[in-house]
Amino acid sequence: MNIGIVCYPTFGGSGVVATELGKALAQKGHKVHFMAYNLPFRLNAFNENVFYHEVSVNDYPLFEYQPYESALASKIVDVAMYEKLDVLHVHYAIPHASVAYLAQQILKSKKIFLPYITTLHGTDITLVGRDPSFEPVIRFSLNNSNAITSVSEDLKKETLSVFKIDNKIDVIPNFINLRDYNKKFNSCQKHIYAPNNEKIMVHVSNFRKVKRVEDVLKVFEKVRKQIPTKLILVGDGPERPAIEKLCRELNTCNDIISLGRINDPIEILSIADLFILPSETESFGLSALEAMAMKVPVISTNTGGLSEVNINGVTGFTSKVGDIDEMAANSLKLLRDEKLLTQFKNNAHKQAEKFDISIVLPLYEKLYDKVVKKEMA
Ligand code: GMT
Repeated sequence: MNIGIVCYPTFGGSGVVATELGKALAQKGHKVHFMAYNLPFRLNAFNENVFYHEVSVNDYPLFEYQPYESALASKIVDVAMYEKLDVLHVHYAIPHASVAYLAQQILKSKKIFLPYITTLHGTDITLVGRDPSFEPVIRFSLNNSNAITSVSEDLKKETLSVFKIDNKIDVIPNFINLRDYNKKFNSCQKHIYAPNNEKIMVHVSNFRKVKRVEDVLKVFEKVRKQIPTKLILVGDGPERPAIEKLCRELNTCNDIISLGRINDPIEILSIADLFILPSETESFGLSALEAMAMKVPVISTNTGGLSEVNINGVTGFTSKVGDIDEMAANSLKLLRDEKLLTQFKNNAHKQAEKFDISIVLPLYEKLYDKVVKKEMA
């Protein structure tokens, strides 16, 4: 099949999922055409059957805002016509779903049918999408999608409660390729960050408000008071300056290692004892799944789809948003008890196996087949 994928290329779960999906489809022999304003960051090597089409918008003094949507729609039309796309898969509803609809209509006028699938990732519904200024466009373009998928049951529920959607929503969860996580890493690395054999907690995010990184620091402060522990922060974003200020106030900077952005955090996860994700809202929590795939138990909130990934009392613990005391107590429970920690590590890996690409990829392929056949009928 010739598949077009539209996604955000920047650091963020939706771009990671779209890129890994495209790479896996390409390995199975599909031809995959990515369209984005930059090279998606995990598409940084040669992959057979993968093609990248950059969307560029020419600057013009009249534009206060660049007409990216128009440029993207034109690119989709061009790629669909000349690469003979069978299906278009857009990740993140805003603005990709409405652009896909526009491209579909343009192609229709040329007697070409291009079904499009919209995958909802979370903030496109729960944060940005809630903005009333987007509502009619999102609702319309979702109702006209040939299929909609959401990355968790919770996000599906949330979408149906926020928008009047008549269209069906299929839940296809996020995934990891367990093969990438089963590699052996040099555990000596641990001494670089924890020279006195301290425990290691890791947090990975884009440091947006919704991630509540300040809670990571507050939990860490409580844990560190009881057990020698280091905190490794991976990622960057608008909250980073505030976090640096807070660590000075809490006097914990000496035990915090801020690594900034890393393309692939697997190696850092390989030395972690615990992963912490205290988000305000999280449709899925791909970073938690990545940690679990590396046998790292997760301390998280119970918001959104997180409880579908991190099973409370089995793969880690889930708490109410902002419950610093409970998250710290749960961290200590695991870090103090090697036997329990090992049990949770194994449980985490077992749970991650349920989200392996070998299970999830066929669900997408089946959906592509379905929308293509429906269009042809
Ligand atoms: O977490 C973010 O801020 C990035 C955002 C995105 O759009 O890339 O992530 C969302 O999509 C991920 C992939 O499906 C999910 O794993 C994240 O839970 C979701 N983020 C939120 O819901 C806050």
